[in-house]
Amino acid sequence: SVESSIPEGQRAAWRKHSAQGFTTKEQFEDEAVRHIETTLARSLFNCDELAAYSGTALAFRDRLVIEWNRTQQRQSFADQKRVYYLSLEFLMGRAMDNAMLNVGMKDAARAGLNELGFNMEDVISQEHDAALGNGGLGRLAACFLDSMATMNFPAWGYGLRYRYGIFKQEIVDGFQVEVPDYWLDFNPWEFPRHDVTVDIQFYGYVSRKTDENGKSVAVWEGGEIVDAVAFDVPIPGYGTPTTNNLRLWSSQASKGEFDFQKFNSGNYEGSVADQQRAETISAVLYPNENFETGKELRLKQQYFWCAASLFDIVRRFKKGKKAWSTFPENVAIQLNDTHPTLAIVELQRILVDLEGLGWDEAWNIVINTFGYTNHTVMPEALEKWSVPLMQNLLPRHLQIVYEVNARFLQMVEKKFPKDRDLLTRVSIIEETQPKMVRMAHLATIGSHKVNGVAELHSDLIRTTIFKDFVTIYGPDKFTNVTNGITPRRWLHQANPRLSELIASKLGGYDFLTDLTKLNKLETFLDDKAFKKEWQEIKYANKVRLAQYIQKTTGVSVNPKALFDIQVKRIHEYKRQQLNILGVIHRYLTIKAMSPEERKKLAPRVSIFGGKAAPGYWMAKTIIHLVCAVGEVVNKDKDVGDLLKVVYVEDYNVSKAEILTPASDISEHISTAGTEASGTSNMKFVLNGGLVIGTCDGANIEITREIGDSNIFLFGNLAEDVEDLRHAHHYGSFQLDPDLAKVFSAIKSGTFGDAGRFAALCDSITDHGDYYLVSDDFASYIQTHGLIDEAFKDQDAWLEKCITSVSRMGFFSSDRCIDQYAEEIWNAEPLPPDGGANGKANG
Ligand code: B1H
Ligand code: IMP
Repeated sequence: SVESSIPEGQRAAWRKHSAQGFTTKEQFEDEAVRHIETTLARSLFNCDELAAYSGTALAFRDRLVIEWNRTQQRQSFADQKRVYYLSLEFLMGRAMDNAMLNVGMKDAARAGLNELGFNMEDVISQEHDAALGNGGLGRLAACFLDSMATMNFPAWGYGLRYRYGIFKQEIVDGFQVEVPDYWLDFNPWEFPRHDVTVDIQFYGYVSRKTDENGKSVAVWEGGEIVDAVAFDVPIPGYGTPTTNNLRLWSSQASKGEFDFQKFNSGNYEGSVADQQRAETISAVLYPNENFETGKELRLKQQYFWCAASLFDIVRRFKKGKKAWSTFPENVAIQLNDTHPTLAIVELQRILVDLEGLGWDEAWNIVINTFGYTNHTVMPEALEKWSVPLMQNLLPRHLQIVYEVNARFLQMVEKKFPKDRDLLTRVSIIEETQPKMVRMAHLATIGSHKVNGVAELHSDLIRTTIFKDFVTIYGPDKFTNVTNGITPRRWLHQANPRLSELIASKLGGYDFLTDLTKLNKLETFLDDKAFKKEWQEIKYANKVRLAQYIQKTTGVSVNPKALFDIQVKRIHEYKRQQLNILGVIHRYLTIKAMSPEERKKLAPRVSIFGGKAAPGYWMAKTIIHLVCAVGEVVNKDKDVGDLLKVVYVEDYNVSKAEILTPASDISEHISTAGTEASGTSNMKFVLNGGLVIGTCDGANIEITREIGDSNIFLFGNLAEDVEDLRHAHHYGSFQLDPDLAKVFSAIKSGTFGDAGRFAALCDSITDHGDYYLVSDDFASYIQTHGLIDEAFKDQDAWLEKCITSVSRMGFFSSDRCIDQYAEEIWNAEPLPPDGGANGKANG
């Protein structure tokens, strides 16, 4: 049972005074104005939009906190398994609109704000995105938190509270410039918990001591201590009072450690420097996606976060005073990629070194607690840590890794005697110079389930990077959970009019919590008024984007044109270069046309957006090429409205909420076998856009669900990629003739100094075309031709869009969470008791 500090006799008074939160427009205005006047010390004479946002946010925050407290209480009293989602990235975006929709008071607040002289949309846009992530992996974690709360799972997220999230991207003279994203100036959505502080140890040495029972135990001593301070973020569910917790750790110089000796001996700067060094750990998010750099600070971040989280989880478990053997019945921990793999080692250390369990008993608990999700097969993204680095920073953990490996290899040797190659291949330690710890192997060995994030990807990991592990463990340890997205943010919030239209046809908003209900939309395919409104909504969304583009880039685009959007991290494997080379081909084609021919062409707007990792030079070159092409094409009088090329600066979650509902076509064109899943493909289709894509990641399952006549697939298949690459090097590489023309245009200086693009062109023409741009070029161009044709028949196009939306039910992240809960966590929801208000009666 849980201890409560208030004696029974006084609890009635607490209940009487317990905060309730507003429930009417009038009360909302009371609360918002009270916060503006007293919490913020502003008045009607200096209340700007930011202050209006702050007051509104604080009023809603009060409502959330009340439910949050109740939920946490309820979950503590319930004797039920909890789920912990460990992720180095949570790409949450803005919180207030989400909170308003979940609490269900947005209309009242809108009316209230109007009376006070403010417009809801302008107020919402004052909020700074919480951008603690790079892209898909971080946004997936955010969608999962939303689903787990909505489905009433007792579930917490654990992450790092970076002071600087992903950098802000500026495009200056056609080049990316990175600006720090300091986002914590005013963040009403986090609660510092200075009482929840954990000491985290680094460096030092290990000795062995004999305990009171005469047993030899490892003792990790010396080194330095850094404090982890908890910051909690409430995660409201939709249509339920359940409000879960996201706990983010912030690093701080240890209170005990702040060097008073240095301080008192006059070395004031020295002691402040130590303090700053401690704060560095959670200072900045590493801005790489699908790329590992192996920096010591990153390993420090990982251990800091894993150790703090595990301490917290174990502390919570110990309050229940249950036998250690029941730990996996009470705790499920999901590892979002290998970044939190040290949590496996840390739990083994806690159980063996600190709690005195035997090795095997402890290891059994560890395995049954953890599940590991793999998100990539790209070799440069697979995490490896150098043994000397780990030896220095985490000496005891390295010992444990070696012990785990020795026992694992013994088991393999027994099962497959004399297969030395096998042992070398599966060992956690890679015998290179220096030796490396392979985190994916450690994560696989230390978990009871390993999953990929789309069917093709899960098949690929079973047959490539984890092939040997399938042989050793059998196939059941490996499974698939295809990614999904939350329909609350990505339909209801991003596209309120479409959500409302759908609700009017389906008789309510039930589809937002059971997305398969969308399939009834197909019965309205003959409903003219419905289709007309659908089309009007898409047009309005495109007008909104056109206005945004005009305002931010100065380029005016025709909202009647076909909007062709590719927004995601810039990466060679995602092939934005294929897209822009295709755009150049289109430009050259238009230039060669007669005025009569031009009249038959459907106008296009090619929209790009996304950040390049600051050190990824080739990705930055791709951005520059897009901008350079835009400079030329957008001014060309021969082209006019037929083609516009724009780069949307600083793509992030709140911009995705504007872009996603405004596409006619979006591009998901990775080299087959490289994109594990993709999730923006799902978002675009759910908002009534069509897709041009390769047979890769979740595109394949989207095709299966919506039908192959509703998607534009092109390009080589994953199974042929290796042969093609081989042929590039050992056969005769034939550059696609149309692509050759594109390169000559670039080389002749059509888009400015050709030297700037030489390496990009050469990577395709001379250096093996690793990403198969030339191999897929003809089929890509041809497929865009089919799109031009299809777009001319607006009725048929619309029918494809509506049919697709109606078949997207599978891609709700609620379905993912169901699958994880069933197949990996063995966890159950905890619905609020008494239904409506879910007030706990502790
Ligand atoms: C994905 C990453 C990733 N896969 C390393 N891997 C990182 C790897 O900071 N790092 O070191 C950061 C991110 N991200 C993405 O995960 C996949 O590329 C997408 O295909 C997938 O949809 C997404 C979610 O599963
Ligand atoms: P995908 O990589 O195209 O599947 O998209 C991943 C998702 O992450 C997008 O739909 C956005 O919601 C979100 N996101 C936000 N900012 C970024 C970014 O800078 N790069 C990629 N994805 C982002």
